[in-house]
Formats: sequence, C-alpha cells, structure tokens
Amino acid sequence: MRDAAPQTILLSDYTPFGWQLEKVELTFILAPRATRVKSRIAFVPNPGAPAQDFFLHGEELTLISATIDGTPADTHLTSEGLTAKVPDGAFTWEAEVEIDPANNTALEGLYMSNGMYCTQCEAEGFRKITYYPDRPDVMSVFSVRIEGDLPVMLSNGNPGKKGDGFAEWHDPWPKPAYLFALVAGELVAHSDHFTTRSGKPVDLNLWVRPGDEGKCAFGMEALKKSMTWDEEVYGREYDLDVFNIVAVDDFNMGAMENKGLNIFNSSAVLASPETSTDMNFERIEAIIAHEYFHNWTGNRITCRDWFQLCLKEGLTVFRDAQFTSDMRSAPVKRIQDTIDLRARQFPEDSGPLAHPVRPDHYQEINNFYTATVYEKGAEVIGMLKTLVGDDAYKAALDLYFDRHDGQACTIEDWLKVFEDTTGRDLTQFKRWYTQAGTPRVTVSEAWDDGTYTLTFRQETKPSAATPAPQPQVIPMALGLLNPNGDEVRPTEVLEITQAEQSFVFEDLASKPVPSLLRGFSAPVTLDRESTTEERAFLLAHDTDSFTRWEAGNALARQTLLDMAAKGAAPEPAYLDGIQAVLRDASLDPAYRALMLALPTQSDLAGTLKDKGITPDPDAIWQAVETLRQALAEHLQDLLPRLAAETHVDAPYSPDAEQAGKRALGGAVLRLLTRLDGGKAAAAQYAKADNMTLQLSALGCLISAGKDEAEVQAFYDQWKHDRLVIDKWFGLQIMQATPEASVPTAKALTEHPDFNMKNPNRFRATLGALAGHHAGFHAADGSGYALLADWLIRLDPVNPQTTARMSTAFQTWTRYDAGRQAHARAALERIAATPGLSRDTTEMVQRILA
Ligand code: 0A1
Ligand code: ZN
Repeated sequence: MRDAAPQTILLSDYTPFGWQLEKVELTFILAPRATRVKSRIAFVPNPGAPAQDFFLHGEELTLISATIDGTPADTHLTSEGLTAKVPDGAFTWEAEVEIDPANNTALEGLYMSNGMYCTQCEAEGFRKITYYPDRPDVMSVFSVRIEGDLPVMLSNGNPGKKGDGFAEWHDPWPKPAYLFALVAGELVAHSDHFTTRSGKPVDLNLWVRPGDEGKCAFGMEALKKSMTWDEEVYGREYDLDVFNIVAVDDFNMGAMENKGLNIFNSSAVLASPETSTDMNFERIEAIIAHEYFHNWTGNRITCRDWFQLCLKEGLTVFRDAQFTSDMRSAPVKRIQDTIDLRARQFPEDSGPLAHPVRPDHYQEINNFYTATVYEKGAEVIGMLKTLVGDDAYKAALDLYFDRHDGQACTIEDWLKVFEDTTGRDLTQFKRWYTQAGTPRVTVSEAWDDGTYTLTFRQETKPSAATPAPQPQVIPMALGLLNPNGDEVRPTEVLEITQAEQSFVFEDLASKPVPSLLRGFSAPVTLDRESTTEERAFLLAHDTDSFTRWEAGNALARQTLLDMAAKGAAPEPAYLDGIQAVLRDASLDPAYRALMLALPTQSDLAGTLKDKGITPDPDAIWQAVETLRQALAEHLQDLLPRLAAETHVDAPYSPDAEQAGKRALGGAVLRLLTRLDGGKAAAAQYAKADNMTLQLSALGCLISAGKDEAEVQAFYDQWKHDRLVIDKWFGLQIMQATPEASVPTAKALTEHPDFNMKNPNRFRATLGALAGHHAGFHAADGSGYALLADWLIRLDPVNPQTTARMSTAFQTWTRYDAGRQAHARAALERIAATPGLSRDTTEMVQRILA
C-alpha cells in the first residue's frame, strides 16, 4: 500500500528528464509469486534538460542487482524509486528486480487474472515492473524477451524469435512506458487479416480464454471497420505487422491502448447475441474504435505530462464519437452523448471535484481519468471544429500529425496547429482547457417591427478550481422558425465571446420562435424562460432533430420539477406532444425511444438545487413514477401498435436499425407493464432468444414485483457466464424500489458469487446502488453507510476502483441536513481509515472540502 502523505504535483513544475533512452531491453522470467525482470537501458544526456539527480521511479520492487556500465551502481532506495550516481556522458544501466504478480490485487503493473499474466501501466504502473523514468515524455524503443512455459506470450510491436519456453518482441516505434504491455497465458485466438490502403498486410488477433471463442466475431469486425474509417476520415494507417487484442476479466477500466497490444476488460470486447445487449454491442464497437484510434492520437503523438491527458483522451473520444455517428445514427449518438454529459460531467463540474479539462495540479493522476477530461475534452474539440469549419479542422489535423509525429505534446502544441492553419487567435478559446465549471447561458429576446434581437448572458459559478472565471467562446448554433413551423433562418453559428452580447435579425415577417443550441453546440446550460406552448411547438415542429428532442426533454423536466417541488399534476402538453411524436412512424424508432427517456433523477435534483430548492429524492422518485404511470395511461391505445411496429422478424443483428426497434420496444414494454402487471413482459421473457429482449423483460418483471421465478431461472441459466451474472447483480438493484434497493444490494454482497476483487462484479453491485438515486440517498443514511463499508474494505485491495467509486458522494451537499449528516459521517469514516490509499485519500478530502 502507498504512503498516504499527500504530495501535490504542479503543471508549472514541469522539467524535462535529464537523459534520453536510446533503447530498452527487458527480460521477464515469469513466476506467479516471484517474477524476475531484467532491464538494460542505454541512457544519453538530454541536452535540453537542466542538471538534476539521476532518479528512477520504482514501487513495490525487490532490487536484486543494479549496475552502471557493468559495475555495481551506487544507489539510494526510497519508497518511490531510487537515485544513483551516474557518469557525465552516456552509460548503460542494468538491473534485476523481483515482483509478485499473484499478489497484485490493485491491477496496476504486472498482475494475474484467472491464471493469466497481464499488465496495466497507464498512468504510472510501469514503476511497479522495474526501475524506470516512468513519465510520458520519456520515449524509447523496446525489445522484450519473455521466458515461461505458457503457450501464448505477447508484448508490444512485432513478434521476433519464439521457441520452447520463450518469446521475443520488438517494438520499432518509440513509446513511453505507460504503453508497455505483456500478456502470457493459455489463450486462444480469433484471427483475421487487414490490408492497409498502402498494401501493408496486418495480422489481427483477438485473444481470449478457451470457451470465449464464440464471443469474438463482433469485436473483430469492429476493429476492421475502425481501421478502414481511420484511413478514410483521418488518413491514418496502421504501422505494425500485427495488432493484438486481449480480453481480461479483472481490469479497472474499459480498455487500454498499449502499442500493438490492446488489453480489454472482457466486458468491453466479448459479445454474443445470447449474452450481450444491443447497448453492450454499441459500447464494444465504440471502445474497440477508441483504443484503435489511440494508435495515432495517444501513441504516435503522446502527452508531455499527465496534465495533458485530454490531448489524447478528448481527441480520441471525439474521434470515436464521429465513428459511431458514421456507423449508426448521428442524431441519436448526439442525444445519447448529451444525456451522458449531463449525467456524469455536469455534476462533476458543479461540485467539489470540479477541475479544468487540463488540470493544473493533482495528487494522484489516476483520479483524473474523469468525465471532464474525456467527455468535456471531446466537447471542446467539437466546438473548435464548429468554429473553424470542417475543412480547416481537417487541415489542422493533417498539420498536427505531420508536425508532431513521434513527440510528446501539450495543449499549446494542439491549439497552435489550429492557429497556424486558420490565422485565428485562440487565446480566449483556451479558457475551455484552463477553467472549470459549466457556463450558464441566459437568453432574452426583443421583437420590434421586423427586427428580432437575442441577448445572451454567460456566467460560470466560481469554484475552488477557478475562483474568477472569465467569459468563454461559445459557439451557439441556432435556427429561427416562424409560427407555422417553417424555418425562416436555417442553422447558423453565432460566436458568443462576451459576458453579455446581442445579435440582431432583420426583416422578419413575424416574431420567430428560436431553436437554440442546435446539436448541443457547446457544453453549457441554457437558461431560457420559455413557455409550455413554445416547447410544445418546438417538440412538434423543430426541423433540427436535436432541439426537437431537447424540447420534449425540457417539457418533461419542467413537469417533473413542478410535480416534485409543488405537487403539480403531469403536464397535458407533454403527454400530447410525446404521443404525437411516437405516432409518427416516419421517425427512427431509436429517436422515438429517446423521446420517452426522462431526465435522470440525479439531474432533476441538480436542477432543483440550482433553483435554490433542496431536492427530496423520495419526492423526485414519486414524481417520476407518477409521470410514467400517466404516460402509460395516456398512450394506452398506441402501445400495442408500437409493440407490433418494433417487432423484429429477421435473425438477430446488433445493427442500428434492429437495435433502435428493440430500444423503442423496451420502452413500450416498461409502460405496458404498468398497465398489465407484467403479462407482456412474462411472455417476452419466456420466448426471448437474445439478451436484449431477455434482460428488458426481466427488468420489467422486477419493477412490477413479479419476478421471483424469472430471477432464479435467469441465474440458473447463466451462472457459468461472469458477464451475464454481472447484469443479474446490477439489474436487481437498479429495478428495486427505494426501500428495497439498499437491502437488495446488501444481500447481493453476501451472495457466494459476489467477489470484491473483480472490479466488474464490485461495480455491478455497489455501482448500481450508487446509481439508484432514491436508494443511495435514502433518508436514514443506509445507502451511504453500505457504500462506505465496502469502499473501506476494497481500498487496501484496489485503491483505484475505490477512489473512482467514491465519486458517488460528490453531490452530497445538495441534500437536506439529515442526509448531509449521514453522508459526512460516511465520508469521515472512510477518511479516518488507517492506511487509506493516496487515491482514496485525495478523493475523500476533495469531496469533503
Ligand atoms: N487510456 C485508456 C483508459 C485507461 C486509463 C487508465 C487505466 O488505468 C489507470 C486504464 C485504462 C483509454 O482511454 O481507453
Ligand atoms: Zn482513451
């Protein structure tokens, strides 16, 4: 376990490493409890660096020997690494260390999962493998020899010699240590080939545990589509002879882009129609693309330091979103991303964990793999593209790849290619990278005899991270409609740069209705005192599919807030408006399904808090229940027709068309269940031949309280499949009533299949509780206490996952005094745990601050 003494790392302290690494040779002699790692590294002085002591990172290593140019090195060991006296010029460092992969439950460095060796080195895991300058701006060419008696032994790059008990690998592309990977075990491959557009053949392998071969085909197709797309859209080709992907059951995140050897959480790559939902398939396609796209945005061009994480992550998320839009439906993807941003990033940006897309300080970098860095980071790139236009974006990206290939870069480098391509000054735009907080944009309008004026005021709440926010550049895409629904001004992009700014539209025949923030053109909160009539009008007539959906969402939000805070009745204009949209069979079923999605309960709580009202989770829960019931009754006659319309006769395919139908079908089934007590759901469950239909039916049965037989039957059917049983754990908690959610979660932590060492199972259980708004925020504090109990238990085992899951508490000050007292007690209990990790200490301190 790490020393918890907090040490803050500052962006402003950046200094280059004093040496360059000409080459790195590693030999691994594998043994579960005592793996030996021999390293041989050629160092030469870095002429661009200031004088400094020679320091190599190293944690949890047993040093066996260390020499410099063949003579024993004069080393001084600390808990974080070693210093050594080194010659003035070039020298060769050789060391041998021993590590214990079998006892590595933190899943950072070299560890074991089901008898298989694997690694996770981002961000700072390589220092748990050997002594090394473990920082992203130190890049080198690696040669690796693996010795062991396992049938498959993989590392980065191209395969070299292979024989009885050994395998060698050479990666010709210089890379930082965080992209190093090694995998060894009894694995089987699903193989294929790809020829790049310049004719280079590439072997593709997806390595899995025996038994999982049947779940590889979809991932392989997604990989080939990603390779083609990156050639066609970004002009980027793959650059090695082989591309390996490995599926691992125990993994802290979704996947990792190690050069030529991507390692995936098995939940993010294995799929079959019987065991995976449409949403699983879509997520897998996106993650495969994301990791593959990192080969250029992350690997060929990497980050100078971890403050620049958004350089690779924001850009790669943006690229994977473009890919998904191209493969599936662009409007649906944009709406889904907006829902996700509001659910995960907005609360982060308005709470105690707020930080800029490019943070300027941290204690533990693992705590900054956040929705702000990833998703807001992608939004910032989307805005840049909107502002400069598609052609300039393409030219800037070409320049970025030309200019910076092989380098470790900064956000300044990134913005400079846009400045050089377009001649624009991006000084103000850069605030999106340096300021925390979600701008709130208030809109007012004036109409005077043919002239329409829109006035925008932007304001960002000061926070600890950004005490004095300055106005940002906000691209505001809008259109104007006339009162009969015709578009009188097609979409244009206004550039808001000032705290308050007006835009004038002349020569209009009648006062228009504005359709604002089309395509969610900036990650802001739009505050416009709009009437129910106007929202209903936009829901019926808006020519932009995003703002049309947004109008329905705003109506739902308004009625739910009035119901939760004032006990109002459901708004008839909302019910009628949604009914009209659902009736329109010309609209994509996936889009209609999104129209039925209500704002999340947590989102509603945040909105109430913004309006100065303390949210009551039980009242919010009740409002949502009442509105869903009202929807079901209002749509009663339409539901059977929709159910028939969404029926799929063809054999299962996870494509967008079928998935969209099933999404709408699933939403319809949830409403029908409120009317028929679960009859339709039971029928669907009985004949379901794919996981999407089976799981949606089971969810309905659980929420209707008619589930006992099916919950058991589902377990019996799938108890051999870890990924399906994760769903079984999660669903029972997600679909529980507020009263039942904490007891259900508690009971499931006592189930023999619960295993806190497996991050997927832990998240399926405790993460589902944290996501149950009324359950987690139970007035008696039982939700907080249960999560705290488990975080305290998990921390010594896996600090990274513990720290990530502590974010469930980030909104705790929104609620009433009673709940706050319970949450504070839970947080203080975690903070007071002896030996708490640096990861969790930092998070809990920030949340409590
Ligand atoms: N770079 C990966 C995500 C990742 C980050 C950190 C990890 O361990 C701390 C693991 C994976 C990605 O963006 O996909
Ligand atoms: Zn990434």
